[in-house]
Amino acid sequence: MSQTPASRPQSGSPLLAALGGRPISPPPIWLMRQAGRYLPEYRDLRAKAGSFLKLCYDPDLASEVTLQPVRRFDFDAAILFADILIVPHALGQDVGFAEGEGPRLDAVTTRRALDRLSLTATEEKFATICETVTRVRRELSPEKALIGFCGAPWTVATYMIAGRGTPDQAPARSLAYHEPELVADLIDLLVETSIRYLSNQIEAGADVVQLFDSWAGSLPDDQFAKWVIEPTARIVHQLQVKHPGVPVIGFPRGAGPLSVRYIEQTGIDAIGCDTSLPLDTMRDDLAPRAVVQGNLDPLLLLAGGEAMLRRVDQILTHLDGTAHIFNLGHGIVPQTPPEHVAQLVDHIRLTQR
Ligand code: 1CP
Repeated sequence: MSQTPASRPQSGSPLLAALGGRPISPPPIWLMRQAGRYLPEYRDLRAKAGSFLKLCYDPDLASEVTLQPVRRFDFDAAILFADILIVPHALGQDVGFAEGEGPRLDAVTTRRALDRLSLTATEEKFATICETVTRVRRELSPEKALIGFCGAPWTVATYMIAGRGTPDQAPARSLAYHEPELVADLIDLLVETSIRYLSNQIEAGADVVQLFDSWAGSLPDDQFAKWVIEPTARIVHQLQVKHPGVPVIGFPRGAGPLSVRYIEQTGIDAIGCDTSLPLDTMRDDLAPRAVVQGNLDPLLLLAGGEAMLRRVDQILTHLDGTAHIFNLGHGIVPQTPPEHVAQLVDHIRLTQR
């Protein structure tokens, strides 16, 4: 990368302190999908950009969208505004986001389609995304961390193979049984691409990176070992070699009882916990092995009020004394009133002093 590394917060960042294993009170807070359609200021810029991909590839607009929720709610971290499907797009796959319909891709289910994808093709697009990272790091105050991210190989592969989001990832699971070598080659390409992309983001100024494995829970344990743990371990190991000290958060949504194995066998620094993981499991089984992040139900954030605050208190009480990062168990839903987010942040900061 030709860009000079942006200034890094050496100290004073609650998120980085927690990721270093220190219990912080109140815990640092950021929310998955904290930028997005629930914010009117996002909808304005989204309309200005014309399309979702144009927004992701415009460093002016994307950096502004990244910063919007941090300004409005004073979160402890910004997360790069982009999407997990930037990787297939940069590799040369056709990717589009139809309004109200979610992503549509030209499905990769044959050797020929796989051979058309190329790591060298990614350079320019990754450089554009990293320009957003550099601009955001320059604008953010030092105590705010900047999170870079990509999708984990299995989750990205499920979209590349199906050509769209599906409820159970049947197309990818089936192909993995019928043509394991083809899927292994696709996963290998995604491992290599993810290492390059995340390294670029770190060099451009990301302080932490997160791997979103939203469909990790769709696999039985032997397939989970093969398509989730093994590729993730390779990415984590390479990042540790290239960028020692930069924490990696994994979010293996739906991993349930496989979460302990996921931590131990990937070497991840922190684990994002989905809504269904019991707080006892997070405290007793996961927190001794990694920093825990999560796991308020996004639908409680949508509901707001007393019900939300009661559950927030349960989470804080259960995880008191552990290195915990407050977050949701999955992304904010677009109908969420922004006032509920403000109420959540105020409550955590006021009750935990
Ligand atoms: O029209 C719009 O404005 C597009 C809506 C949108 C947004 C705001 C999409 C399409 N992606 C995003 C941003 C996004 N996606 C971020 C930005 C940073 C932030 O958190 O604020 C991040 C980290 C993601 C990650 C992402 N994209 C995931 C992993 C997390 C998760 O939600 O499970 C996944 C699975 C995607 C794919 C995707 N992109 C967009 C949609 C609607 C989807 C889901 C498609 C589906 O499964 O049906």
